[in-house]
Amino acid sequence: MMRGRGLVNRLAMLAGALGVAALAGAPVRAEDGYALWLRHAPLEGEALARLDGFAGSVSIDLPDNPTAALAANELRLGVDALLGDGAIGFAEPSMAAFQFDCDDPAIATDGAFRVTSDVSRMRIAAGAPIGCLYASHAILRALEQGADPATLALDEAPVMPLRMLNHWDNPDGHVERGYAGRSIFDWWHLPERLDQRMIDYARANASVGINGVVVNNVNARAFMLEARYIAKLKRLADAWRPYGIRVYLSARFSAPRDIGGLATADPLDPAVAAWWQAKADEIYAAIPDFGGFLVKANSEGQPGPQDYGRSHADGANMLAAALGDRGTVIWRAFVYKAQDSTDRTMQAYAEFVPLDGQFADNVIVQVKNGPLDFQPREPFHPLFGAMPETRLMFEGQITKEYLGFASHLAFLGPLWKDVLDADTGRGGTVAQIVAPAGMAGVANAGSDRNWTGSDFDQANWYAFGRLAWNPALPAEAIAREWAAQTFTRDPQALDTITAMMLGSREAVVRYMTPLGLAHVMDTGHHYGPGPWVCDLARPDWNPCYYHRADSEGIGFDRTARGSGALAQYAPQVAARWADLATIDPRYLLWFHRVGWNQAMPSGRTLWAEMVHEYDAGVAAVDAMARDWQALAPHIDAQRHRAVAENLAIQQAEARWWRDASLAYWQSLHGLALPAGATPIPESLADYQRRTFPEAPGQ
Ligand code: GCW
Repeated sequence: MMRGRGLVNRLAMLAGALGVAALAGAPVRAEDGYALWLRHAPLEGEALARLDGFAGSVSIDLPDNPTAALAANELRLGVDALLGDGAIGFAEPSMAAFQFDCDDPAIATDGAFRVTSDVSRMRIAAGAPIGCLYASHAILRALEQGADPATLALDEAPVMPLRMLNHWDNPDGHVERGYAGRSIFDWWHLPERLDQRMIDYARANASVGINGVVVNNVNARAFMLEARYIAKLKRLADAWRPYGIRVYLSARFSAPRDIGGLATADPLDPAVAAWWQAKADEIYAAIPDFGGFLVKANSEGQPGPQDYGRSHADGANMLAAALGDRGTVIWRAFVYKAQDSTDRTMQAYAEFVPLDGQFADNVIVQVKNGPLDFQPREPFHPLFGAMPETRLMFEGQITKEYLGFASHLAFLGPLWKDVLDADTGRGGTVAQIVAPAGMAGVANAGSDRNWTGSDFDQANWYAFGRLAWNPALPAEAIAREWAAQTFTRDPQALDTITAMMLGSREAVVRYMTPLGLAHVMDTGHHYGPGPWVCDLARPDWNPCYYHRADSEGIGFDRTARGSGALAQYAPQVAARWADLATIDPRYLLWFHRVGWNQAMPSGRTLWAEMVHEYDAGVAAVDAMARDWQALAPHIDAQRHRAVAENLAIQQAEARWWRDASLAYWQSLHGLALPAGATPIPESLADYQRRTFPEAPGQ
């Protein structure tokens, strides 16, 4: 076997310059989760033989663009790791078996790529170097799943231009709604010190096509716009540029007052506009490809244009003018007010629809997947499709604020797919509506060794990137390819893991918020059940506001008889949900108030149906725990134990959710549990006494 070594030194120098010295395919410490889905565990059997036959005599061209060099390096190290022998080197272009052309004029420059192969050569073509990097990862993904390198053909392009992570990380290292340790950003030591994790993070993001990162919390500190922070951000931007990642900042709208010495932040005040213009110029002088600003305005106490009687469009457009064609303002539609007594889920639509057509071209309005707040299940947000003259972006939450934090297994692919695939009745599915803008996910990465606090939560980061790249991918395919790269390639084991993942979110819905319930989590930290909470100053922060349960029934009437929220949807969608005979039972109590004794399609009463749902959720978690135990022979011991311990927590907490919720509903209506149901072990007062002021992420 001829193994080229000619350019290895050149590569090492280049890699050193890029800070990618630790980019080995094999993890530094085996199987502690740090390597994510990029472990590239050695192939076996036929797949190994095929790849060895193909790559055994190899060499890869070393392109001289930094991103293309990363692409070649990634592929070389990946193939090496898959072969298990660490011996492939670089050689002269004429010897290449993997041939890169990262400047093919026939291919778009947005990351698109084409891969064609024959028995002796794989040709990787892209319109720009970033396409080559994405191609390398796609090739490795295919090889990991047993694809034959001699016939491998890929032709991909990103469906959405912006594929972003939003970090709710504070500059002091605390992560709002973070369940995986502290922030990955070491602002204190930047710009002098760049943690290797920043490179590994960029690499992981690039492997799934993520191309934008908002580095700080939407509840933003103004000082992150100061010169000292721009220097820190520049160091990150420089490190991430080769990976195709642009940096964005959450901007505090009152910054001209907070740090600019102005008396106002009124967007129509020329001095304010000039301050932002100068700030943007200062940022672009340091970071020429700065992505832009993300803004949470006039929401949950954040400042905004309404403080000056101006509209969201006035505020967004002023910032958009400061950025000009250099960047984008991403303006969040997550707004609701203490003073507004209308149904909270209706307020964003009411505020934003009248502004359609008024936003500047470089403004995108970012809309949460549902109209409330990242619940285990919500219908899609009625704004999707309702602002045809505005680019709308999808916001999902990768971190599991309302789905059991890091310890509960809940694969979110099916949650996002439910929404992306939903037909808005107004010009397409949600995926089609947001395709011209993109998707943002609230990141779940933290300082924990395994990045996400639990091994399975890595899958949510992965799935988010894959869906932003291509929302048509089935959740099952994503789960399976992730598991094959992350845990094992044994087909039966993969079947089991995939099934666990696909059922996991539904299990959480059933033991936390069955039949369309929402926001019954305990207050503030959102950890554990708190359906009885009803004494908070703001009505719309109380769980009882959402479930409206009393002795007669439960559920939020959002039909024309109730809040009328249904009318915010297209007529054909609203009609389906308005009718008790046709409504999907999964949304029943979201849209309807139902009597406890009302008969369900199953023949059970609503009360019995709820008990059945909670029990089914608990049983599903028990089944996951059993299935995982049986997988022990296929999973390395350290990660197997870590997942098993989380599942044990989830088993106990699923019961807690079931018992505490049932105890509370029962206290309202006094009905007995259906015959045969497991008794509730503690009294309602016992459940109510449990407090967790120290719960993470607040
Ligand atoms: O889900 C809620 C969270 C807040 C968060 C807010 C938002 C960043 O409880 O912690 O604030 O949404 O999306 O702005």
